[in-house]
Amino acid sequence: MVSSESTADVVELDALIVGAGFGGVYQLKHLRDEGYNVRLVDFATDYGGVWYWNRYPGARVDSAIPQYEFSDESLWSGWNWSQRFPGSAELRKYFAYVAEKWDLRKDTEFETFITGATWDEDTNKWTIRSKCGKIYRAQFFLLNTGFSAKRYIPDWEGIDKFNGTWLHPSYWPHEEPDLKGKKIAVIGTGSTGIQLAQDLSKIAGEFVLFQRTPNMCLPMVQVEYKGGEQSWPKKQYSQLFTSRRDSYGGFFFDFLDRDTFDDSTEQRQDTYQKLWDVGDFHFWLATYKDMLFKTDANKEAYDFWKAKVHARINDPKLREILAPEIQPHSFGCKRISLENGFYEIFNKPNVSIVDLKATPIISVDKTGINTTEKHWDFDYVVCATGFDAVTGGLMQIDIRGPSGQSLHDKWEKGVKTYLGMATVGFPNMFFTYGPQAPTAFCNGPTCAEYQGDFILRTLNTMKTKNIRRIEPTADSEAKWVEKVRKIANSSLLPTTKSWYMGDNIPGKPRECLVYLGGVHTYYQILETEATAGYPNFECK
Ligand code: N01
Repeated sequence: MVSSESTADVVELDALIVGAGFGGVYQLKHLRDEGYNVRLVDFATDYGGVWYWNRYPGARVDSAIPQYEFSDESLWSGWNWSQRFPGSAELRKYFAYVAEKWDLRKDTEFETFITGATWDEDTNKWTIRSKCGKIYRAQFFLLNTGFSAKRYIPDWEGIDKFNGTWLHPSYWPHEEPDLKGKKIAVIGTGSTGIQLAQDLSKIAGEFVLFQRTPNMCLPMVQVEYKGGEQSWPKKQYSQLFTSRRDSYGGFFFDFLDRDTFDDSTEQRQDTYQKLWDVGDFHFWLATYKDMLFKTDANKEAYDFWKAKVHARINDPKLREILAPEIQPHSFGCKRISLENGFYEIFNKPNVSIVDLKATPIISVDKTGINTTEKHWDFDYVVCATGFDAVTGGLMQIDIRGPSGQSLHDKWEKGVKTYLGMATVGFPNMFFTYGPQAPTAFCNGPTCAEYQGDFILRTLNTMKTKNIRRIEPTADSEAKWVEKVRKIANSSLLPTTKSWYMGDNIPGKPRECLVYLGGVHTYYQILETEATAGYPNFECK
């Protein structure tokens, strides 16, 4: 504990920032520019956040560039991407470029896993501990751990007995394993499983995808760029970046301003086709505005999607597993992935799919996987079973506020925040890309900038007004929780099992972890709060 440490061992800061992805990097640059004594720490050995960890074959972003980058002209003027949807290695290069341009390294410490923090009521400061024994004391504790910081692997009996190689994709070996010609399984059909399946099926001797729920994947429509060409002329970038705050998902595009059945059948088919052809998330987040809210509108989208997918799969039995005749869940209410030839892999002789709804996994043994139907032999099993999403990264840190209550205990039965960025009982602590913010329905860099700007503005206001401590009022928190719940309940999200609703982790409370009001509304709420002088916070 800190009391046993000499003061020389304690790093004194204005703010400690945790997480070297978009959120953390943005805050380091901007807080430091404003004169704060600040440090960024991350468990990884370099920048990138999810892109540091996710280096599995096929890992790539599915927000098209230049939406998925910082809006700072000093960065984008000197940076060009090679593809519309760049791969994980290129994203790491981008982070290295940002780190150099913004001179971040001198204030960053890697291989530093934050394990706990306690609030000291006398000094109004956090004492923050790392796994390697380092201690930081900071007025502000800024958590940017992202929504996929804690891996999830189901506790199938026998995993430890498997003689082959068992991998979680977010912990992919930096030295690429030799997978050529091998028997490979991928368990899971989230974004990770889909990308892995596309790539590994090309090199595996035998490839088996274990699917519990079909992913309603959309065509990515990848584009290669040469000679400095990009999706948009750079002279439009400033205006495009500003437009992110006016859209639902923090992108350059938005929902149509009409409902599904406002159009005739012909117009609707035409609209769907156009959205389909553009690729990206347009068929999801640039479609009719009622698609995520009304069952009949949702089914219409599903039927169009199903017909498109069926046309690409030869075997009718596989069609039924991958795109069932009867809609299995609401379209877009489980994270949609962008695919690039995914459905065609099932027309190849070395590829199979196991429908885990029909024949679940019961155990793992020395040579492979046992389902209720049969035993499967593998050299490699890639367990793409996701994360304790949104809350896991925060709740695994032992954070204790003035009352001694931990964040874990406070949120164990349900998350409570104000604006998805602060929580009562944890003063001077802010988190980004977390629960009850747009997060999973927001382009990452957009959220990093708007939430980062709000945090910086808050700190500056505190400095000007000589405020030492800030936390939301209990009333504002209760109202925000209710708002998040109400919007979610007006949508179709609760009809579907997904990590958005906390369904993927056994025992996790079922609640919508995302603020579904849209980035445009969220941005306005942040602006109003700051401009009005933080009426929903208690300041001392
Ligand atoms: O994880 P997931 P992910 N038995 O939780 C299955 C982002 N991301 O790593 O759907 C059998 O989505 C589970 O089945 P079900 C993106 O936001 C982005 O793929 O719960 N199966 C599901 O199929 C994404 O949403 C990018 O029935 C089990 C899969 O495992 C988020 O990260 C790339 C199981 C888990 O899917 C997480 O994606 C990659 C069990 N016991 C990720 N437990 C890009 O930007 C779980 N599953 C491209």
